[in-house]
Amino acid sequence: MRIGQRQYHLRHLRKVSVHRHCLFPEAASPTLGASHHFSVPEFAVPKIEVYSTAVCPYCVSAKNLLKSKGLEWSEVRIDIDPAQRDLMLARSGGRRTVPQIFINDQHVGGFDDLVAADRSGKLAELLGSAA
Ligand SMILES: N[C@@H](CCC(=O)N[C@@H](CS)C(=O)NCC(=O)O)C(=O)O
Repeated sequence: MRIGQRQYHLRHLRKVSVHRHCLFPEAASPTLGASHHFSVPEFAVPKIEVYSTAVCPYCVSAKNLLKSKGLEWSEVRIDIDPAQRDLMLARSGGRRTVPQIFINDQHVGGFDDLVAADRSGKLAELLGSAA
């Protein structure tokens, strides 16, 4: 891979997230030999779960917000799997509307809660909270 005039050796690159393409040339890397010219910092990839249904404008808005931040999530369709609906109710303290969003197993809430968390800084905090 060539970036500018510098040759990077990609065979040791560990993929941390498709949305996090951060190369740090010349950074210290005790595990790589002298012929390698980069290191890749390890990021904790947040686990994001979105409980949703097929027809759900608020789900679309929530996913668009996550997407705009380069985040990935797993979608749990409660209209397809009733057991997942029960699980959503249990995990969210009885919330019945979709979406219900969880980040690193912490309940965020619906779309409006996600927006509020983004504005307050709570979302950034949650995204950094992977164990
Ligand atoms: N304030 C909630 C609204 C969510 C909402 O109304 N979702 C709709 C689907 S888009 C829903 O679950 N409707 C079913 C119901 O109200 O029981 C949010 O921001 O997530």
